[in-house]
Parts: sequence; C-alpha cells; structure tokens
Amino acid sequence: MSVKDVSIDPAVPGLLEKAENDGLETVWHRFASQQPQCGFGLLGICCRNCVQGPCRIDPFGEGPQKGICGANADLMVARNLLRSATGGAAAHIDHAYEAVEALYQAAVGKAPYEIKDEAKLKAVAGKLGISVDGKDKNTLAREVAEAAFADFANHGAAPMKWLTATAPAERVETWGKLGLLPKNPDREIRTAMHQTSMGVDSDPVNLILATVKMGLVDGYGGLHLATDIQDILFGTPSPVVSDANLGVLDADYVNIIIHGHVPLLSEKVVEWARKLENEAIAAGARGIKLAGICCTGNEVLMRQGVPLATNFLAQELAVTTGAVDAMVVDVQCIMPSLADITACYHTKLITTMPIAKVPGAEHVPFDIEKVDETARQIVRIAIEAFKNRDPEKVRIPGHRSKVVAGFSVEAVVGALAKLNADNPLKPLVDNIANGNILGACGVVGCNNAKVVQDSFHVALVKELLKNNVLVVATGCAAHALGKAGFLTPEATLQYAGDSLKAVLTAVGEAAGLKAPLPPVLHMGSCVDNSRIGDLLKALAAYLNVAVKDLPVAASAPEYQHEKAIAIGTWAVALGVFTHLGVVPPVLGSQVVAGALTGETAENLLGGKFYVETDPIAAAQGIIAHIKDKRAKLGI
Ligand code: BF8
Ligand code: SF4
Repeated sequence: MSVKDVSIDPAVPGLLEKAENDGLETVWHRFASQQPQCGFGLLGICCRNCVQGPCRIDPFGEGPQKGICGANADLMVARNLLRSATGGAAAHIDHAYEAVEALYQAAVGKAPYEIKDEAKLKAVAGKLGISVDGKDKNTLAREVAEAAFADFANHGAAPMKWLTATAPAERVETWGKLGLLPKNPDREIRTAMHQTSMGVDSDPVNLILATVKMGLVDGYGGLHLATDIQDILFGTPSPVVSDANLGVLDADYVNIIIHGHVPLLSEKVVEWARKLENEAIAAGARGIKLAGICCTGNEVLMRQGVPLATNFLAQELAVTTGAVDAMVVDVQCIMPSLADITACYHTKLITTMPIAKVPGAEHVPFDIEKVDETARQIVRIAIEAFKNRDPEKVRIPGHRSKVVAGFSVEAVVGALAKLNADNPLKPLVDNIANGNILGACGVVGCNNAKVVQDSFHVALVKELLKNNVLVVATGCAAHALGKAGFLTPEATLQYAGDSLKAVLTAVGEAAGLKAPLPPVLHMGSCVDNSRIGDLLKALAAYLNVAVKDLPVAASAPEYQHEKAIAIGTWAVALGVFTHLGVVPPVLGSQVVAGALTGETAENLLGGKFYVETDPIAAAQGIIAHIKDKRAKLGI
C-alpha cells in the first residue's frame, strides 16, 4: 500500500517514499489499514469497565440503549472521558514527581545535578510561603522538594498546595465553591479510577465535574510542578536560536536523537555529547549532532538550543533517514513501531525508563545517582553504531528552518521590561487595549494521523496572525510551526497583520534583537502550558479582571494524547475558550458534549470547549470569541 498527501512537512514525502522502498510501514500506512474506525468508539459509547462487557449503545436508537448493568450512553461517555483525563494527568504527575525526586536527590547530594536557577528557586519558595532568608540553595531546594512531596502525602482536607500557591486567587475561590479543589494528586487519580469502575458513579454530571477536577490535578500537580522544578534544576529558558526539521541531521556526524518528555536524562546526554566529541572524531565522524523529537526535544531546545528533529507523526521517518545512530527515548508518545524501523538500519533504539521498554531495543536504565555514567554510555553506544552506518541507506532531507525559542514568562517579561522597566506588562496590555494586538491564542498539542500533519496548525495560525492575534505555542504544535518557519522575525514580516507587526517590531528593537519578535512565541513543552497559564494570570492581575474575561483562547488543532484531554480540561477550568480540531469521543452523549461545549461549562467556569474541524472556520470562531471578550471589557 502506498500513502501520500499525509503531511505538509516538506521532509515527509521523500522519506515516506524511502520507507516504502525499504519495505517499511509507517503510522500513515497503519492508519489507512484501520479504516473504517469503530463508530462506537468514535462516539464514546462502548464500555469495557467490567467483564460482563464489552457493551455498546446503538447510536441510532434502534438497538440497545443500555449496557448489561444498565449504564446508558451518557454514563459511558462521561466515564470514558474521566478515565482518559485521568490517564493524561497520571502521565504528567508521574513526570513531575520524577523531577521532584531529582531535585531532592540533587539537594541532598545524591544526584549529580547542579541547581542552576537560584532565582527561580527563591521565587517558587516564596509562592509556597517558605522563608528564603539565610538558606543556601541546597537547603532551600530540599525544602521546596519536601513541599511538593507533602502534596503527595496530603491525607487531610486542605487543597493541593502547589495549586493554591500558583493558581489565580479568583479561580481558587471559584473551584472551591464548586467543590473541585484537589487534595493529593495521587489520591485524586485513585478516586477517579474508583469512581469510574463498575457500579460506582452513574451520574454523568458528577463525572463531568470530576473530570474538571482532574484537569486541575493535571494543571497544578503535573504541568506547573514539572515546569517549576525543571526550571530550578536546569534553568529558566531564555531566547535561543536554533533550527527545526530533519535537515539538522548531518551525514558527517554521529547523530543522536533524544525523544520523549522528561529532561532528566536528556540534559545529561547533551552534556556528555559535548564532552565526548573527541571520541566521535576518533571514530571517523566530524563530531556529534543532537536533535530532539516531541517534548524532550522542546525541553532541550528551550534550555540548550538543541535543534528540533521533528514532531510526533514523523518520528519513524527520522530513523528512515538512515543517519540516526541512536534514538534515545524516555517516556510518552514513543511509537512502539520504532523497534521495527530501527531494525532495518544500524540505528540503536535505546530505552531508559523502567516503565517504557520496547522489545528489540537496548535498555540502558536511568539511574539518578549514576546518571552521568548512563549518559556517557548512551553517547558511546551511538558512536559505536556510527561505525556500522551504511552510507548507501542514508538520505537526509535538506529541509531545516530557523527557530527562535525559549520564551518563558520570565523571558517575555524581560523583553517587555526593555520598553517599560517599572511596569513591563504595560506595553503589552496597552497594545491589547488599543487594538494593535486583537488578542492572543495558545496553539498547542500534538499531531494526529486523522489530520494532514501540521496542516491545521499552520492554516489556523496564518489566519490568526493575519487578524493581529498573537500566538504562543508549545508541544508538537510548536514543532510544526517551527518547521514551517513561524518562529522567526521574518515570519512577523510575512504573516502578521499590520498592527501586530508594528508592535512586535517595536518590542524586538527595544529588546536589542535588531529584528521583530517572532509572531509565534515558543513557550516550551506540553508541561510548559503552565507558562501560558502564568502569563494569563499575570495579565488578568494587571488588568484586575479574571482570566475568563481576557480576550484570549487556546487551541489544540491536531491533539491525540490523553494528556491533551487533561490539559484542555484544565484550560477550560481556568476560564479559557478552548478549541479542539479533532472531534473528541463524546458525541454519543448530548449531556456530556453539550455540557462541555455549552452554557453549563461557560456559566460554571467561564471557559468551554469549541470543536471545529476546519482551520479557517476555527480561526474565525476564535476571533469572534476574542472580539466578544474585548467588547465586554469595553476595549
Ligand atoms: O506532551 S504534543 S504528541 S509530544 S502529547 Fe505527545 Fe502530543 Fe506531541 Fe509532548 Ni504533548
Ligand atoms: Fe457493560 Fe456495565 Fe460492565 Fe460497562 S460496566 S462493560 S456497561 S456491564
């Protein structure tokens, strides 16, 4: 079978053809073989929560309307949605917990990480109410890690400290009134699994509220915690120039790809790749090139300037170049098929985490106390593999685009401070108020085989920029926009509407860039959506309004992962109008779909989901929402 027109990434067609010539199957081939996909599953009306099932509901009303236990469509959809959000939150929380453990171990001298960002450490400690006076950084880091651990050991009724310390006060109050404040992230996950098990909750509304609560678990116990701790350990990002797309690989070099999400090992791989350049040269290479895939790629781009190789859907094609000597993976979004693809080349697939093994891969366990040895070993495996590379099988696409990334909130405020040192947010807010910037949209999330790769991201963003909507991006969306050239000053000149262009040019000049700020600000990985939340919190506080009143929106045009469902729910809970470009599996229940996209969500939370599968219509919907919020603010 041959597939085409699956991506707008210019590197894809040639490599797809090579994959087919090399006898390989990719995600797109398997997607085609799955058609037609199960209609019950697409609507969310099948249940496997007990062994009497599987049960399914006839969406046309002719066949069964209840499962064997009596569960109806509303219940099945609501239960499935909560389980998805819980799966997503569990992934982020496990990630965040590992980062906390690493910080603790580093603080007590058991893990070889230097605490890089003392200013962030003090800022986080301050929010948690931990006194910083007279404490050295290791003592303070230990106390911050212990405060995080305390949330996971919270057996009382108090809400999660990381939430109350970092979320907007107005939101904490709103969520509190709705009874949605989570206590202990681990406990909330356990409760949700219990609540959705056979014969417990049969009230879809109660389950929807539990899903919103799970969004908060994710937002603060996952996203915010992970970002805070990673910034403390590895540094808060600041603007950095690099490249994106598979053209960053180089046939003359040892090429190492780091892929996954948790930067604890990849930071060390970057360090050791730089240290072992000589060994690569001794092996006949000109040195070592690193490149990242998925959110590990975003993490090391933001902090180390490592180029982006590609995003989720093209991970197999990275290997198909024949030029990757080692693909090092940690957790999440790693296609099981990678082992089949690497088997056709000299590429070493290296798994590193105890919960993410792949048959056929070489497992080099991540051991925090010996992380330097692990990273060194991995780089040496890549150098060895380089010697076995078959030049006949190498085909590196020429495509690479410049990217400017590293826009943490601290970096954005830093750039704005060049315009107004005393009141950095004022220039931004003034330009929103006077209409030069119509509003802002966070474009985030994945690739999904149901969507032509990157096409929705790019079409949506073009339309938003043309209408003077500033875009911030994370995750695979940021990769997509990077590959397509949107993370550059040149993109401002090419795509931004006139008034947005003028503002970005003025800020760029004032910040000493001698060029405009990019029209799409890369804010990091998916856990770094917390940075977008922080920016919204700061803007709302400055204007003395709630986040839900701001002329902003979020969009996950090509999302696929359960994590995206959890993040989207958090965004809605924060009061954000949240667009989805792929239909979530909820249409089997009017109760659930209606509550999430309609007045129920909006009245209770101020935000809601908006599902639209056409990019231009989606942009128009987002712009209409922004204009509505502007009108309500009287601007
Ligand atoms: O956490 S955007 S495909 S890589 S899930 Fe996965 Fe989705 Fe990419 Fe990052 Ni986020
Ligand atoms: Fe069927 Fe109910 Fe069991 Fe689900 S929980 S599989 S609907 S019997």
